[in-house]
Amino acid sequence: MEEKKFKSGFVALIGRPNVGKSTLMNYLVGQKVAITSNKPQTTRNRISGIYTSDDMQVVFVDTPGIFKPHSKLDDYMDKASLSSLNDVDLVLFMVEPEEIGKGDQYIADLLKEVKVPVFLVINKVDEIHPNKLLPIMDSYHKLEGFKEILPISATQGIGIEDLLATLNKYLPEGPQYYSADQITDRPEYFVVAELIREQILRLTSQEVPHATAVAVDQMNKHQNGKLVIEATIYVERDGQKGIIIGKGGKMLKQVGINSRKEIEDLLGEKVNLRLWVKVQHNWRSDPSFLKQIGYDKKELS
Ligand SMILES: Nc1nc2c(ncn2[C@@H]2O[C@H](COP(=O)(O)OP(=O)(O)OP(=O)(O)O)[C@@H](O)[C@H]2O)c(=O)[nH]1
Ligand SMILES: [Mg+2]
Repeated sequence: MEEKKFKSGFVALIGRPNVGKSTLMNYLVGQKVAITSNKPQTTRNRISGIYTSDDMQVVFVDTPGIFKPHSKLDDYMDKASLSSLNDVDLVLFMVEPEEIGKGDQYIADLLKEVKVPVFLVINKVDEIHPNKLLPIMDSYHKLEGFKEILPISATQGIGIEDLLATLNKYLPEGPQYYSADQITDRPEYFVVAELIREQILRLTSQEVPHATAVAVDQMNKHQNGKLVIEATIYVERDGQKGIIIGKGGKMLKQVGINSRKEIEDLLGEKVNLRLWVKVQHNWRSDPSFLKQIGYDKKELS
């Protein structure tokens, strides 16, 4: 019998904010590498999640949701998404389980220029009645340009086996780029900062999540058997600082408790997490601060 050839490749996850790109990537990798929330514009940087099986390795490239930019940070996020299209083998265009709207049409038009296969992935099918799915799939069939149209649920695991089998069909033969135990291309300190930002996204509302950035200042010292992690939470205004600290420090304490648990799960060791909150006026429009915090447009290919 002929031996099955090993397949591998890079697959970009593209779509509007909040459609479930990061949730899908985490499900495929089997661990949280990208943060998720019910608020749009959760993901800000490109981040890879690596899926490895006996016959295939897929490097999923999660990207920020594509939307109309309002600030230099938004510009960076759109560039991070669109430039990923240049160096992947395949694109998953993810949408909500509804007929196409303006935002998706805009992305569909951009994807017409892409040379590699594009699959349309209709996520959150657990949210709709099965009768509603066919007309939605039909409306996307009419658009043409998609090699496959796949309904899935990234939270329920529906359609995932099918998705992986279809990817296997299209991906080229290739090497295993990463060792089987590596699940992301990002360093630990990046994921740690994101896990802290995730709790702020979950615990605060309105403009606070969008005005927040997190930087890990130090994570290489042990004290009393625990890894000491020091991190700074940046906001744009004094009022936002007050909200993140909360009455008597209650909010910051909760952010610390929740994110420490997540960080300990990730690193597999006990952590002493120390958080500071600083105001950095209008940082989202400040090129040198954006660069310092890792949102540097020039670094994107
Ligand atoms: N019901 C349902 N909810 C889902 C599904 N997949 C994701 N969600 C939810 O949708 C919300 C957004 O998920 P994310 O993974 O953060 O979305 P995203 O596309 O990465 O968003 P951005 O990073 O902002 O572009 C979260 O509340 C998820 O729990 C699904 O299959 N079914
Ligand atoms: Mg995301």
